[in-house]
Amino acid sequence: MDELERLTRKVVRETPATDIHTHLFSPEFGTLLESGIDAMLSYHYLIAESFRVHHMIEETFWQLSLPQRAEHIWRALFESRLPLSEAATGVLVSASQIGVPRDALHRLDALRQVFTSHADREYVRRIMNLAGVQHIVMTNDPLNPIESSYWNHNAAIMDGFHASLRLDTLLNQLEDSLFRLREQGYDVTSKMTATTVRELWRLLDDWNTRYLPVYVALSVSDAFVYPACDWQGQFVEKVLLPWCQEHRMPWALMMGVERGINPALREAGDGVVRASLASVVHLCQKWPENKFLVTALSREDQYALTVVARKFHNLMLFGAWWFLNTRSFLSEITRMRLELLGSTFIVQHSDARVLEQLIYKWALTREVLTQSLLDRYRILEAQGWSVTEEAIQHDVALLLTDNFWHFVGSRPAGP
Ligand code: FIX
Ligand code: ZN
Repeated sequence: MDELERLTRKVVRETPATDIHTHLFSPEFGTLLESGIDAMLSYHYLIAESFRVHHMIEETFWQLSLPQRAEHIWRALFESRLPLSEAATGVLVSASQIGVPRDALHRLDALRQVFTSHADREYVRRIMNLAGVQHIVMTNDPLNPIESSYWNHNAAIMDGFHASLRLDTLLNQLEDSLFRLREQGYDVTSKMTATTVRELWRLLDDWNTRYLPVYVALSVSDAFVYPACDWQGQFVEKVLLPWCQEHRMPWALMMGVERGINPALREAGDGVVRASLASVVHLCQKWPENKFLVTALSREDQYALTVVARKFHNLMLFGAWWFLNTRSFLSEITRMRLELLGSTFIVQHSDARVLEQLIYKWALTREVLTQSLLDRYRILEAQGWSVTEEAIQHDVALLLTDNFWHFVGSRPAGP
């Protein structure tokens, strides 16, 4: 290992990350924060992979308790064959960093002894430190009754956790959502009248005051186009975009997910589709003062989306999402973005649903980032341009944390 590699490795290892999209919660949210080995093994990525091996009837699987699901998955993916997939290997990476001895990694009972499923603040901080994560953005659905009850009690959120306002339920379960909002006193209907517009604006104001989100977010399939004239399209045009503009609030668009292509698999049953990148262009053209955080699930969309980002500086690309969060895709996407955008993107988010996943997901990101940056640095050095430790620190901080906070427009104090 030469000096440049040593320095790059050191800086990438030591720079704290901001995880801009997770499904984790601050510990005050109780059981909403998932942790422990059984939750790790019952991750929906592994559920989908395990069905390819155990071929159970889906309904039978869903009737199992969490530990039973974990045992089935363990047998299918870790005992009956080698755990080769990224999600399976990841369990072992997290386990060994948490303290499972190497020679016990192949024993579920040994893993169960070392992991805890009760995550208090101290444990959360320990895992965040192991993962090198300083800030975590949660996914907060104001229409989720379980989550709302925690917000209603005004529980203090642990330092380093931040809210994001997820609008999927509002837009995708429209009738039901409107009904519940009317119960809460908002005069909203399925016609986008002036009153409904005003009331939805008031709703966003109220949610903003309560959640203090760092961005609003929506995941969309290939059916999403902008502009559109259905209810959702009018909401975007008449409420969401002007409201975001007035509040300088970024809108995170997660594009290209087709929900429930195999409904029997429940949360493990979602698929991938191409996204309407023309809609991203229209949004950036028409709303130059708005800020768009965008990620796309389809590998085939990555190059064109990167080209769009070259043209609009109100567009910030983030992450290699979900099925793209593998060594080969993350490396391909990160290298392409470095080549076309320099250091002006957000390299990755974890999408962790279980606390300890932070460890393996960030270890992979750091490994890929180190190699990708190192290759660029070697090209610079070959031209006689010296790459200093300070310059590497600057790049890595931008990619892992600062680009996000600069884009959002605020920099929180470190915990
Ligand atoms: O919509 C999302 O935020 C997705 O990330 C999830 O729905 C998905 O289940 C996931 O966890 C992917 O990593
Ligand atoms: Zn997610």
